[in-house]
Amino acid sequence: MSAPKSIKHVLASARTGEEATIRGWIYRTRSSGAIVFAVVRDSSGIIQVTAKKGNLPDADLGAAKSAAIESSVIVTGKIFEDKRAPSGYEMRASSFQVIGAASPFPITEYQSEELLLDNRHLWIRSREQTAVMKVKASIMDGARQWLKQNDFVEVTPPILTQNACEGGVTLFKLKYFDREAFLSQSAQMYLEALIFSLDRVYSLTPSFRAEKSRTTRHLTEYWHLELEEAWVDNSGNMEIQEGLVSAMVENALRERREELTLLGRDPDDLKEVRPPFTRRSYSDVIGELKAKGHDVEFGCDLGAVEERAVTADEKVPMFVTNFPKEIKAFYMKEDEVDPRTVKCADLLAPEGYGEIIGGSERETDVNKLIERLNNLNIPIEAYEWYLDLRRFGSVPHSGFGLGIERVVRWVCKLEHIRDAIPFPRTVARVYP
Ligand code: NSS
Repeated sequence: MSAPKSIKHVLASARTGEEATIRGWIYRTRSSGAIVFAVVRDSSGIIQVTAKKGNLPDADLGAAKSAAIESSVIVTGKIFEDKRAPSGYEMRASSFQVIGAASPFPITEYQSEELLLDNRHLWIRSREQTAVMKVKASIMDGARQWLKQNDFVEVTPPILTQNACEGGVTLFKLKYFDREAFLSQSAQMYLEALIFSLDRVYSLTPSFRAEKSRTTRHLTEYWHLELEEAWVDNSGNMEIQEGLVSAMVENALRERREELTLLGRDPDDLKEVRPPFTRRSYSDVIGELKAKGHDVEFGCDLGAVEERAVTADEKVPMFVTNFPKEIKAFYMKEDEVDPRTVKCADLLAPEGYGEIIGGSERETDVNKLIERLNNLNIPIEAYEWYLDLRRFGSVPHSGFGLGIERVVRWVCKLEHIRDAIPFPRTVARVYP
């Protein structure tokens, strides 16, 4: 037996008659009389294996015949060109060992969404799920490379907290010994504390939102990439966002064209994702929506429907700036030019996918922050430490949070956000 190689490697260097060994799982199998056709997959690809009486020991042929879908196998054989095989080559087995036999696989070709979700631990082996996870890794890797090149320091904020960063409605409460604590909705306030020594920081952590609504873009646990930058205003913050998002998409395009194509995303659709992105004010967007017949007024938040209407025909992401103060978080800085609004921007993905980033310049005036917390009936005690950041050498600063699964959903052209994460948590599901 030669040393095992990845299927991708075997196919890339395939020469007729050459022997190779592969390890993987049975993806499809059928036998007709004395010959078995098995498609084997590993993390890198798939290859057709044929096991034919006379080419391998009878015991191995028996093993090949009885090996059900998802059995793990080690196969050695010679490679031959075969135009009918899925990858253009087939392996003619001289040895076929079953390492772990599989019970009848619960997932067959046409399955309900619910069954697929109940069997998520098995369904993640599918080619689509595998492709999504690879694209996701490249997206996150693209971000980390860009962040490093742009002098951001990665930090590790807490997940257990006593602060509601994004309001009480979506907080997961838990008993913390004899007190109450929450699962973090956002690392923002902690990142704000860290810029005073590190200037530019980021964290990539899970965030938790007790979202009761069932939508195609909300998870209760998602991966949150958050940045905070000292000495940066809202406009500089948007430049950082467009640079970062472009680098994430570009890395996915560089590394994962094949996977994107498999998912039905034409990689060329994403070529235009380069700075600068369009910038539009909230007021302007409300005007457009009204003209299109939507029932909206200055003061309404933009939901999935409105965001879809605004971005459906776009090819690249779009910033919407200057939302009304009342519908945004307490920490956003008031705009001096139009004090009804705050210096913020949401970044909306094109093709109707909608919000992928929420960001803003931060309020630095401690009295304004106290006033806004009071107006919202939020007890100040838990925020004293945060107010201190304005009392000890405050600086203009900005930051934002990007939902990784939101970006993956857009880049991979997925119908539902749950397919952007291997084990989705939603209001209806925490198993498996
Ligand atoms: O609520 S956000 O709009 N903003 C914040 O949490 C800020 N405190 C971030 C910051 O400035 N550091 O959430 C940010 C992003 C949002 O644009 C989405 O892309 C994503 O987080 N997000 C979600 N993704 C998946 N599921 C849910 N439920 C969800 N909520 C927000």
